[in-house]
Amino acid sequence: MSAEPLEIYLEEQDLGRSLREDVRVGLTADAKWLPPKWFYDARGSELFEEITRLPEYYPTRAERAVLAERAADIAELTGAKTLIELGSGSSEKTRLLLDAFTRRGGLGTFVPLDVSVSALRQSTEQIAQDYPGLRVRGIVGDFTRQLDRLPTGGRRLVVFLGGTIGNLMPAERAGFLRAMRDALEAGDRLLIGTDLVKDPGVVVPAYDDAAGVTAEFNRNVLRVVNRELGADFEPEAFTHVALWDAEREWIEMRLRAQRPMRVRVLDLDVDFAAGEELRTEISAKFRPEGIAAELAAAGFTGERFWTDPDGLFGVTLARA
Ligand code: AVJ
Repeated sequence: MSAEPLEIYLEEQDLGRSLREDVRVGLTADAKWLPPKWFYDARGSELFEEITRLPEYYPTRAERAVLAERAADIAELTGAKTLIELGSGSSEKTRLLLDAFTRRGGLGTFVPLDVSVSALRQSTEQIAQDYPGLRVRGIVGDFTRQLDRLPTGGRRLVVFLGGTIGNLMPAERAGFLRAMRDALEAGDRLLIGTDLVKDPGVVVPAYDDAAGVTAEFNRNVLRVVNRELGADFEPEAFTHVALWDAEREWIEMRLRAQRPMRVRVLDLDVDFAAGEELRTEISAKFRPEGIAAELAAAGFTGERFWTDPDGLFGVTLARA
């Protein structure tokens, strides 16, 4: 069976408008920043897939280990009819869940939602082929905005994997969890992956790999802004920086200007001093008690918390 046509809730115009807005706000701020969602054009999505295979980047493997171990439990505990995946990307790990639901029976529809049309097109076609009888409805959208557009009815399981929730700022994260809870009905479930606090000697290399793939991924946001908004960033004139913020327990990725530069973008002249940094991503790391508290504050009841054997990554099942 082939996937249904992608449902596009993010039209090119919306994407363009929100990129322009983000660029205007972020590049005129005192401490310059850009949101991480703009990494993921076709090349950025490929680079991210490459990151997940790097020896230093442990989160994907650790989360996969948890899902491989617990997929049958998740299918049984949730008894979901509809599986919704936010920020689905390639949906590679989600197949472990789809396999478990296929063995159990009862799952009718898979709804992956992602900002990347290219990633979604590939994954929906592949999954529809590999899981005959499963209805596959891909949604192009921004998971921080389109929660009210999720399919309703039937028991739903929303999965948000990869630790992507850690890319939201704490206030955004609280708002997102609250909106998620409001979009769900009592008995629906949320399955959420969170990278755990650990030795910075392990975390930092995961965001600053020896092969330089993460550096390319980081600079890709400048290529996206150049192409989409006709800006004239010189990506090669920025150095990739990954630093551990011990107080806030997050990794921060930045791009450091190697020399003074003036960049023309929209109607702005954006000046960088030599050494000035542009923040492109935070990736928060969590403690089990923190995750439980944030979910409770949003109105969820924690049901299970699992980690991989090395305790690197956590997966929480919570009930609305
Ligand atoms: C999108 C959350 C899976 O924060 O680890 C990988 C993105 N950034 N390397 C993360 C990312 C740099 C990633 N996730």
